[in-house]
Amino acid sequence: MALEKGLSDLFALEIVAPFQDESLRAQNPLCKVPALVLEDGETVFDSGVIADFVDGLSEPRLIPTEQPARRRALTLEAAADGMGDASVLIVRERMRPEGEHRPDLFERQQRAVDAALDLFTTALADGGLSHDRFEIAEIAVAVQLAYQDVRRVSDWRAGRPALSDWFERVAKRTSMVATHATVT
Ligand SMILES: N[C@@H](CCC(=O)N[C@@H](CS)C(=O)NCC(=O)O)C(=O)O
Repeated sequence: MALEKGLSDLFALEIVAPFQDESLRAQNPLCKVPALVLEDGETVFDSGVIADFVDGLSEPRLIPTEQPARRRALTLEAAADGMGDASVLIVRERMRPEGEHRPDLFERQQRAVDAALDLFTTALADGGLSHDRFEIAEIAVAVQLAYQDVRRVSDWRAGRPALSDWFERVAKRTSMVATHATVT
């Protein structure tokens, strides 16, 4: 959001490992990233709230202000964020010893990921996700598709050529390249 709005100079990036570094909990009781710490120490989380705050710093807005566009964009953002939550659970579960895997957890979270991907495909077809604009819904979906790749959560491109083509294009944006994650 900051890069897309040309506001990235206002922010300093600090890398934190949320599962290892308990010091993050002093800022965010949930001990999750992202968390935005303001100059006076106030902390803002989670990603949707941070995006809303950053969007309000300048025009043009990347979160629509008028209904029904606003609720539709924020619902797609919620689906993308939820797909991220499901994906983190899948990745964490895979890290457990194989004998301790809980198939019911895998199955439920994978269904959430698959259904969210199907929703994004529909949204691309009906204009809920734009081929021209790159606003809150497109940002949220694009970063979660990138996460699918980085953590190899799912083979999401299979059977979804339109979503795959769309991601191919948006992944080349400066903001996406600059924030591309690698697994350490
Ligand atoms: N809904 C949150 C999700 C944030 C999230 O789950 N971040 C992960 C990144 S791995 C995390 O910090 N997890 C730590 C944990 O679940 O304890 C957001 O959009 O900010």
